[in-house]
Amino acid sequence: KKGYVLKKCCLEPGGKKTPLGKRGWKMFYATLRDMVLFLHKDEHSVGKNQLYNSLHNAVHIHHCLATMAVDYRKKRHVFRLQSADQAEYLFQTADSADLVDWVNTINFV
Ligand code: I3P
Repeated sequence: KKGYVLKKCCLEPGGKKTPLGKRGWKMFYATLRDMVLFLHKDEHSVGKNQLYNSLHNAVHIHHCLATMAVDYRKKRHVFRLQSADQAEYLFQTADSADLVDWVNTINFV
């Protein structure tokens, strides 16, 4: 599963609220592989800087939970990703089919 998403950080690992100034939406090209959601700058940077990405810009989805963010009304097609280490992110997907696909792929890989 891969595709462009917008990502917003809500809670940092440990469960602390993401500080103001770091709560904005940012576009990434996301690829899901080996239980890791890699967040690349764009589709041309896939495969490059993989070590950097794996350390700085990836979510380990083992024991993660993805749910439709029905309570978030500012954008459409958004899901919430809660990680095992209590971080929380919102992701905006392309459309309702893409949303269901991301949620199911993350929860059932
Ligand atoms: C955030 C940015 C986000 C906004 C967030 C702001 O500012 O404007 O779009 O979330 O609101 O803090 P910054 O870019 O300076 O981090 P929404 O789009 O969901 O409103 P928040 O603090 O209420 O999450």
